[in-house]
Amino acid sequence: MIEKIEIRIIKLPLVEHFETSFGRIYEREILLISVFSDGIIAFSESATDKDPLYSYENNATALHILEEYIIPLLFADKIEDPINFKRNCSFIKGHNMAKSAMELALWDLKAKKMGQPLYKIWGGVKNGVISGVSIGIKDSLDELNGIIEKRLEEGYQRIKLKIKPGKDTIILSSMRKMHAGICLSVDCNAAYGIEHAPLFKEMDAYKLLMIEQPLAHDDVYYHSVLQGDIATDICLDESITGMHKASEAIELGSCRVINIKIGRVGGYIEAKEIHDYCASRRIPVWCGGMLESGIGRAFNVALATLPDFTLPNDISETRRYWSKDIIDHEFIIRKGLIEVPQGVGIGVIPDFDFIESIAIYRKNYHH
Ligand code: OSB
Ligand code: MG
Repeated sequence: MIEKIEIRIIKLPLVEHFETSFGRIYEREILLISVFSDGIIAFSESATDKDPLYSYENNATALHILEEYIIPLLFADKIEDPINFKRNCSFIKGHNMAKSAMELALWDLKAKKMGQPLYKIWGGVKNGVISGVSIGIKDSLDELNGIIEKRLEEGYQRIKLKIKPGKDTIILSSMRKMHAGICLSVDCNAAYGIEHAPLFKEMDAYKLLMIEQPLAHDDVYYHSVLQGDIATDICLDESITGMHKASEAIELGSCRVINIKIGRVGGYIEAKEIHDYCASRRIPVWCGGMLESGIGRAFNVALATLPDFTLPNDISETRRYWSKDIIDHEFIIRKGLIEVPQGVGIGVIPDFDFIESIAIYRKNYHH
């Protein structure tokens, strides 16, 4: 039985700032959950950040939903199993990242009680996952080129460039000239409209692996129009908030690739359903990232061990994000792969001395 739940929010500075079409950040604020049950402690992190820039959720909304709905329900219904948890929480509309944060902690708990690595319980089949890297918008082409060269040397198997209107085709033509053969993709983070269709047609010339989320964060229809107009595969990120949206998008022909983020879709169970559906429709998937700390990254690595995660994931080395992470393990690339931890549960151990030292909020909830 779950006796206690702890929530903390920590402030963790990024090694280098990260700029997307929705803004530049220098640090992350990460909501962490610890769940105590029968002598075992399970962990998770929420995909939310301080501000609602990627989606409408942020740490404050996640905290509100956790405190007012999810934690009381968990205690009242004596829930511990993630499948029961998802069912009993389904009355809450949206707030996928809040739901996912708790579901993931329950998965870590379940795996630890079974004495097994989480990825095995999830049906994972790999010892290493393909590592790609997402590079933010930079001030100059020289700076961007230098970073790309460094990332290629480090062994990343795909380079993803963030773009936005005014910082797109010029960057792409220049980078393609310097790196003709590399596996390259772009992520627009919803910065364009269907009126930009000619611009995306122009991008076909750059032989991109995919164009991620060109249009509005909640759009499915106009992406189908755009995909019909261009040769390059569209990959949806923001728009795919669950299984229903995934099937809508694939039925409509809005994309040919899906980026699965556990937080965005509301947990592992939903992510697995999307994975299985995509496999049945021959839609390749890959695991997206939200600049997670080591706790969130451990869950992403476990997810990416599923068989249909065939494209490079946004799962990079620890040192690409943090000079000091909050776990006892450093994720590193070897031959283009990130190794899967083999310990029980998420397989990594949080450093609570460090976590306490960077906490800006903490609260305990008792049964
Ligand atoms: O759109 O994939 C995105 C980071 C924060 C929010 C949204 C996105 C991203 C990334 C970084 O691209 C992926 C990573 O964690 O390495
Ligand atoms: Mg994205």
